[in-house]
Amino acid sequence: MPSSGPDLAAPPGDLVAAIGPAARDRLGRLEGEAFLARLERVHPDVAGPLHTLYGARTDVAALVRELVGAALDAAAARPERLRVLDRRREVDPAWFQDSRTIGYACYTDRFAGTLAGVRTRLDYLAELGVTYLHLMPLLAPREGPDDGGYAVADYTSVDPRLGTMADLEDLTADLHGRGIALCVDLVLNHTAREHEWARRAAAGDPAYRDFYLVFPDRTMPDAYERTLPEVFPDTAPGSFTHVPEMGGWVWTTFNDYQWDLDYTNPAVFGAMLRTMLELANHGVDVLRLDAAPFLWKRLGTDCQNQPEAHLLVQAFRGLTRLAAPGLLFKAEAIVAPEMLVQYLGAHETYRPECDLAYHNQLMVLLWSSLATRDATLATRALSRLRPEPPSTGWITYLRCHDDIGWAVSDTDAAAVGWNGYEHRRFLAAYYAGRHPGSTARGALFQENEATGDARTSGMAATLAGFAAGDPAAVDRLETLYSVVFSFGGIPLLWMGDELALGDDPHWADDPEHAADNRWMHRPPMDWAAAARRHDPETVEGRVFGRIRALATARRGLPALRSGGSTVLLEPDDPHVLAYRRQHPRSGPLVALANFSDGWQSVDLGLLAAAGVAAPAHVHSTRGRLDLGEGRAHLPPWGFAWIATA
Ligand code: OTU
Repeated sequence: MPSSGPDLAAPPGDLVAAIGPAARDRLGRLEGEAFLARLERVHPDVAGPLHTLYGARTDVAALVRELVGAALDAAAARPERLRVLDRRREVDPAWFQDSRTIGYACYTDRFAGTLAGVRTRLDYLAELGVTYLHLMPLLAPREGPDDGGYAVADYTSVDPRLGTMADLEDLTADLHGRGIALCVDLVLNHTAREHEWARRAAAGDPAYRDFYLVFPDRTMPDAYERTLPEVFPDTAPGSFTHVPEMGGWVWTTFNDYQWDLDYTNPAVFGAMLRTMLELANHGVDVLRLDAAPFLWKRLGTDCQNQPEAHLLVQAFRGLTRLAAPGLLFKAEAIVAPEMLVQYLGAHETYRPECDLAYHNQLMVLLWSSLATRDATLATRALSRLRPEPPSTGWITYLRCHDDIGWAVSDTDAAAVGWNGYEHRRFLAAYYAGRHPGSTARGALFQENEATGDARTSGMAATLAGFAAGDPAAVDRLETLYSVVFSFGGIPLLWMGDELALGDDPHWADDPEHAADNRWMHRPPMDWAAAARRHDPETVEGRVFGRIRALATARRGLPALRSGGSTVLLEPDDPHVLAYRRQHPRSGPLVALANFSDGWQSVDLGLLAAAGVAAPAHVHSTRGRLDLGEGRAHLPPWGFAWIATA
């Protein structure tokens, strides 16, 4: 870890002298003092990282003054309705950790046409108990292919097809009125090449050229590429694009129209901070930091998860908290298991970073357990993960808009006697329906001839067997989601999973999408199917009822809230995933999930050792607990949540 510089524990007197009167003057005495108290609190988390990142290049004290000034401007401009929310959240910083927090993720257009349309669908979300809505990228993208909105041309306006900034504000007001927080993507690793910064750079403005990473010839790109993996080997090979107007090779980790920003330049940091502050002031509650692992490049590495990427996020967090103390950060870091919890601030010592992070390992291991009918790898790998800091939480999920990358580590595979490479290949083949006995009907994504690596596309329903008419599919989907809802953290439903919505059969009709089969699992919402959700005779009715029941049961279970602990248990039956959830405010809860086509059982001694000596039914597939012969019995693909009587 780079050192965090000299003793920067308290804000230096000259900073307080410079900011203090202005803060009191512009924010009033109460708010001004609160701002200064926050400054005292976050200063080490801001100045330390900035010193390491920029100390060699610039006067860090002056940089901190400038950035704190930007935060003060944002604080002064913050609408009162958002300050009220901030107040509540400072009183209750654990607000997002509540077991009542339930998430839903969707594309605005595919769910409801426009932002105004989303406001007409809030009753539907309320039925599922949703309190956290993630709308996929909604800022103005480039024209033409835009990687699902991840190529932003203007951070200050909304995609005109979806509405305006005023519509976004109106939506957040409605959401807040219903106790729903809004999460929006912030694509901070790159901009579209049509963004004004990039246009100015291409026009020769040196200040903006310094926003991007440009190399005159192939020497450095070749040197970097020796250790750089390719994100989209099929459609966007390599990580550099030759751009004549830029006079060389521009760093483009993803598509050629997505130019990586150069975070060694403090001006880039400042520009992105202002973007964050503005989004917060429009009413956004959670920023999903897209591609966070990629923010810092280092020769000879894979240019992911560099220590500086963490320092950047830490500094952003401290500074945004000054103006918008209710704002949360969510890390999108789809990385190896041992790299994951650092995004929640778990370094050698805790350093506030993101409040939330996707639990990519859990997601991968759930699908792995389904394919192998065996939970031992999941048990092993999940018990090896370092626990998340208690003030943070995981986002637990089964599917999202991206492909599934088979992040099973060789170490974990070897620990259960499997070959990691072979297992990853098996999973890709299984979910593409290329394995005998598989009823999954997904597709391979970005098969890499060179490495043998392949990822998977497809909706949860497709992967769980609905498309092949597998009669076990309903129970499977429910049991997978039972883990998502009980593992600890915020469960995040991917739009349509609550209805077992299948893939978009027309995904390839759009020529801009035809080369990217992630569009399979980004279907439009099927509101006709949703209309059948209360009819138990239909598939939609069965699935919706079970997902809603999981949400309802979860809400009343403080053991499931974030900030508690999850301990993997080792049942004597390899088909069963078992864990104990506990929170200081509650007794333990044991969750069991059967990943097999037959009845399975676990010894009640396992439950007793986990603190559940007199097992009582909380929620399960069959609505009761099947006990007998000293064991808890689970039907095929069944689950049970058990507490002490
Ligand atoms: C993210 O994904 C988004 O989720 C994708 O939809 C975008 O295409 C991409 O960024 C570019 O903006 O590599 O295969 O560790 O896994 O950032 C998808 C994080 C990706 C990466 C993730 C990236």
